[in-house]
Amino acid sequence: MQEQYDHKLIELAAQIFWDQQQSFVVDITTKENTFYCLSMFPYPSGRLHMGHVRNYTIGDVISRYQRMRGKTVFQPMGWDAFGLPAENAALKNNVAPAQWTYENMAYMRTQLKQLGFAYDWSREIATCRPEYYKWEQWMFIQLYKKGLAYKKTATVNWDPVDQTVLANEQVIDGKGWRSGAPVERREIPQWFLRITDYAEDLLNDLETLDEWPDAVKTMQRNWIGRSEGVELQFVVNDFAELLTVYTTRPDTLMGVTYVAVAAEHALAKQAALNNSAIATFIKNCKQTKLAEAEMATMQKLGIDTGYRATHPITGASVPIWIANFVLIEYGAGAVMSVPAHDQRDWEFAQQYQLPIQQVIYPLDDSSVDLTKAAYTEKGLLKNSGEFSDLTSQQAFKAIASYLQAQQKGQIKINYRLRDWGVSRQRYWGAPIPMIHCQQCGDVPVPENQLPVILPEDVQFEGVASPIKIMPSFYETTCPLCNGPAKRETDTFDTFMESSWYYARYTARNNNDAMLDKNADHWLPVDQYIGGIEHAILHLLYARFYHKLLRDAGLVTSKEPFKRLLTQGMVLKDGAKMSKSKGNTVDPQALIEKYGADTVRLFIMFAAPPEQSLEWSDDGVEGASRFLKRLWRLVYDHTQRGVVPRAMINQSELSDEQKAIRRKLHNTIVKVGDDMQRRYTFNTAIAVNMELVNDLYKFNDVSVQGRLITQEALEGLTLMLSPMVPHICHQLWQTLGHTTALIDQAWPLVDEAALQQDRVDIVVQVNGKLRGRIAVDVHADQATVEAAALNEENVRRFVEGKAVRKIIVVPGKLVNVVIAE
Ligand code: ANZ
Ligand code: ZN
Repeated sequence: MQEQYDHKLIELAAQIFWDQQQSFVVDITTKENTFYCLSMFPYPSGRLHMGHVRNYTIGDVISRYQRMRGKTVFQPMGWDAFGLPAENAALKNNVAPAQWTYENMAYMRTQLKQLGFAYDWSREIATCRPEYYKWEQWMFIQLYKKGLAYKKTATVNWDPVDQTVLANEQVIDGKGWRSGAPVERREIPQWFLRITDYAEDLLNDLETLDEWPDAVKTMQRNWIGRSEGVELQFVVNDFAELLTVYTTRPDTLMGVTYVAVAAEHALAKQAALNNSAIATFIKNCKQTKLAEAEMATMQKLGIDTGYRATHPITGASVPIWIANFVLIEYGAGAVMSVPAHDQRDWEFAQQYQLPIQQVIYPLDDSSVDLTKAAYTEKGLLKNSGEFSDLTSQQAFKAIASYLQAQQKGQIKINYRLRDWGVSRQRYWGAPIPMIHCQQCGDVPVPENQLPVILPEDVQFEGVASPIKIMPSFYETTCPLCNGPAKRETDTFDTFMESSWYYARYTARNNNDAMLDKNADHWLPVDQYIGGIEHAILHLLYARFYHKLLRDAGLVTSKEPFKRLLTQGMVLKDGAKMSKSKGNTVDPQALIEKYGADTVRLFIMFAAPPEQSLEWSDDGVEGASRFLKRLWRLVYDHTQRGVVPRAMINQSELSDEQKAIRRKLHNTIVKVGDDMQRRYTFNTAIAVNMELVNDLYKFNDVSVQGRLITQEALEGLTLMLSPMVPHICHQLWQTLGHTTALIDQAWPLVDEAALQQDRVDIVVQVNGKLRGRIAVDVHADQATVEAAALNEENVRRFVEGKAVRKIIVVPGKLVNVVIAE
C-alpha cells in the first residue's frame, strides 16, 4: 500500500474493476429480493451541475447500502434527451440538435462514471432514440383508439419569439419565460390526453403513498383541486340555451345580484354580434395571458351584455356581464356572482356599481362591514326566504335538493385539473404518430410503420421547426384511402418521455413490446429521488401514465414510485447555486482536484438529503482531510502486517479494549438505522468519524489490540463504502482481503460487544457537579457510595465536613449532602 492517498489511481482502479466484473449489471429477470433505486434522469445540457451530483450521490449511497443488505439492486441511468435547449444551441452554434445532444450525453456519461455511480449502463436509455419513442408513439395510438387521446382547438400561450406554445407556468408577468416577449393567445388544433378521466384515481391513490413527503402530496392534491359544489341553470331571455354556472357556495344563492360569463362563452359571442363595444372588449381579453396565479391580483374588467337571467328561486331578473376573471375552462365558464360573499365579485361590483346583498351572517353575531371587503366565511343565512336561519352547511344540502327537485341544478364534483396538452410546435421531440387526410380526417399511423422517425440531420432556417417545411417528412399517403395525406408535424411535450422511462428500463432491450413481464418484478420503483421542482407536473404525469400502462395490461401496480425522496437545493452564500446567479461550483474541477470520494463525502456529510446544502470550500477540505486520516490509520495498522480475522474472546479484553469494541458495534447499530430508516447519512458519517478519532487514540499493538483494530477498520471500511466506494475498495484489499468489497455484506452487530459492564456516574456535592466515576453495572449501593466519596475532587469538597446523606440514582448519579 502506498503511504500517500492518491485519489486518481485509486478511483480509476476501482472503476476499472467494477467495469470488468460487470458489478452493476443486473439479471433483469430476477424476481425476488429486488430493490429498484432510481434517480431522475438528467437533461443532457452539457455538463453535470452540483444539483445532479447531489441527487445521484444520494441514489448511489442508497443503492450500495441496499446491496450490502442482500438486495439485488437495479440502478439505471439515462437521458431526458428531447427539449428546447438543443434547438436554441442549434440556432446559436449552427450544430444539429441531435449532434449537440449526443455530444453532451457522451461528456456527462464520462462524468457520471468518474463519480463512481453504481449504474447498470447496459440499460441506458436516451429518449431521443427511435427504439425508445417508438413505444411512446405506439401507446399514443392505443390511447387514441380508446378515446383517451383526442384533438381539439385550444387557446394557447404563444411565444412569438420562440415560436412555441408555453405552459401557463412558463408565462411570467405576461411574458415568455425564456424570450421575455409579450405572450399572445392563439387558437390552434392540439392533441390532448384525457388525464381528467383519472382525476379521482390520482387524488385517492395519494392516500396509498405513505412513503412520500406530505408536502409533495399536498401540492398534488391542490393541483388536482377537487371541489364539491352545485351546477345550476339560469333561464336567459333571447338566448337559446340555459345558462349553467358552477358554484361551491350554493348557500349564497339568494345573494346573487348578477351573473358573469367568460369572454369565450357562447353568450358573450352572441352578445358581440351586433355590439361593437362588446366585440372589442372580448378581443382585448384574448390578448391578456392565462397564468392563473395572476387572475386573483389582476384588474377586474367587464362589460354588461344587456342580457338578463332569471334567478332560479326568486324569479328576479339579474344582469349578465362578461368578466375577464371568469375562466372558460373551469366549471361551466360562468359564475353566479355574490358580491357580498366573494371577494372577486365584490371588487367587480364596487367597480361597476352593482348591488351587494348580504345573506350570510357570522354565527357569533359579530358585525360585518361590507364597505371594506366581502364576508367570505360560512355562517347563518338571512334574507333567504325559506332557507333563512339555516347554517351554510345545512343550506348547501337544502338548496341543492330544492334545485334538484325543480330540475334546475344538481350536485357536481369539479376538478381544477385540465386535460394534458401534449402537442408542441417544436422540432426536437418525438413526432406525434398521426396522419391527416382530407377525406378521412385524422388517422393513426399503422403500427407496422412505427416508429415515425424524426430526421436528425436538419438545417435550421429561423426558429421554426425544420420538419414543418420538409415535404420529405410530412408528405405521405393515407393509410385508409391511399390518397395524398399529411403527417402531423407537431412533436410530443417532453414530459411524455419522462412519464414512463422508469418502466422502460426494465424492457430496455425488448424491440417487440413496450414492456414485458419483468416490469412487474421491479415496479413500483422502491426508491425514487429527485428535485422538488418536479413535485407537481412530472410526478403527476408519471402517476397518470402508470395508470394508463396498468389499464393497457402492461403493469399491475397502481403507482409507479413507492418511496420518494426530494433532495434539497445546493446553495452558495445562501442563494441557490445557478448559472443565472453566477455562483456555481463546477463539479468537474473538484473531482480532478480532490477525487470523487471527497465530493461524495462532502455532499453527504454537509446536510441531511432533504434539506438545503450550503456549499463550503472548507467543508470540501475537511472531507478530503478525513479520507487522508482514514488512509493513514489503515496504512499504519497494516505496516505491522495484516491480521487475519479471528474470534475475539470478549472476557479476555481490557476495559479499554472493550470500550473500543463497544464503540464499533454501537456505530454499526446507529449507522444501520441512519441508512435504512432515517436517511440521515450525515450523522452516519459523523459517528464513523468519531470512531476514527477513537482508533487514533486506541493505538494498542498487543495481539488482542491489533485484532480489535483490524475488526474496527474493516467495520469502518464497510460502513463508509456506500459514501466513498473507491477508497474503501482499496482499503479492503489492504486489510488483507482477496474478495472484493463490492460483494461484502453489511457488518453484523456482536451483541456481546454492546454489553456494558461499567457505567459512568456523575458525582455531585450539594447538587453541584464535582466528579465522575466508573462503576461495575452490578455494583451495590455501598460500593457506589464508597467510590463516590473516594473520587479525588469530591474528597476535597467533603474533607472535614459532616456527611448528612448520600442519594444514589442507580446508573446515573450520586449526590453527597454535607453540612455547609
Ligand atoms: C358563487 C360563490 C359565492 C362562489 C361565494 C364563491 C363564494 P373552487 O373552489 O376553486 O372550485 N367559479 C366557478 N367557475 C368559475 C370560472 N369558470 N372562473 C372563475 N371563477 C369561477 O371555486 C369555485 C368558485 O369559483 C365558485 O363558487 C365560483 O364562485 C367561482 F360566496 O359561486 B362561487
Ligand atoms: Zn384518407
